[in-house]
Amino acid sequence: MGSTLVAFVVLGAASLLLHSSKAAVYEVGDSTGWQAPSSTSFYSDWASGKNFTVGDTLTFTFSTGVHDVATVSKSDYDNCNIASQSNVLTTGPATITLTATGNQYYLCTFSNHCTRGQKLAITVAASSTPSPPSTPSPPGTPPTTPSSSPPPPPSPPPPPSASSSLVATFTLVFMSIAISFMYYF
Ligand SMILES: *[C@@H]1O[C@H](CO)[C@@H](O)[C@H](O)[C@H]1NC(C)=O
Ligand SMILES: [Cu+2]
Repeated sequence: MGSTLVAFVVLGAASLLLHSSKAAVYEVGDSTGWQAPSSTSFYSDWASGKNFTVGDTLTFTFSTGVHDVATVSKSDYDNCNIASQSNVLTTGPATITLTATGNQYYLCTFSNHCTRGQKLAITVAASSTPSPPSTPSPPGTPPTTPSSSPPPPPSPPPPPSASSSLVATFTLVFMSIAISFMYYF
C-alpha cells in the first residue's frame, strides 16, 4: 500500500512536470505580427479560443521605433490611455513570459494605434489547469494509462516476493518432514 501510494505521488509529480514543461509560445497576431490591424477586433479575435497559462510566452513582433508593447491596466486598455506608461517594451521583437494568473492587458503607445485596435487582452490560467483533469484521474488513472507501466511493477514485486518466500518456506518445511519420514521408515 505504502509503495503504491508513493508510486502514485511520483507519477502525479511527473505528470505535473510534463504539463508545466509544455509552455506554449504565442506569436501575437500570428503572421500579422504586432501592428495597427485592419480590424479593431483583430487581436481579440486572435486571442479568442486560446488558453494562456502561466509559463507561456507571448512574442510581439514589430519594428523597433514603429511600435511598442506596454503592459497596462484594464482601464488604460479600455480607454487606450497611451500617456505616461511605465511598463513599456520598446525593442522589437519583444517577448513576455506570463508569470501571473488573471487578466493581462497590452497596447501600443504609438499615435492612434491602440484605438485602431493594436491592443491585446488575455486571461492567464494557472499552469495547473491541465492538472485538474489529471488530479481526478489519479484514482481512475491506474486502470487507464500511466498505471500500465509504473504502478504494476511496484505492487507485483511485494506479492510475488511475499508469496514466493511463503511457498519456499512451505516447501522447505514439507521437504524436511518428508526427509524425516524417509529416514524413519
Ligand atoms: C481551451 O480549453 C478549452 C476547455 O478546456 C478546450 O475545450 C479548448 O479546446 C482549448 N483550446 C485550445 C486551443 O487548446
Ligand atoms: Cu503601434
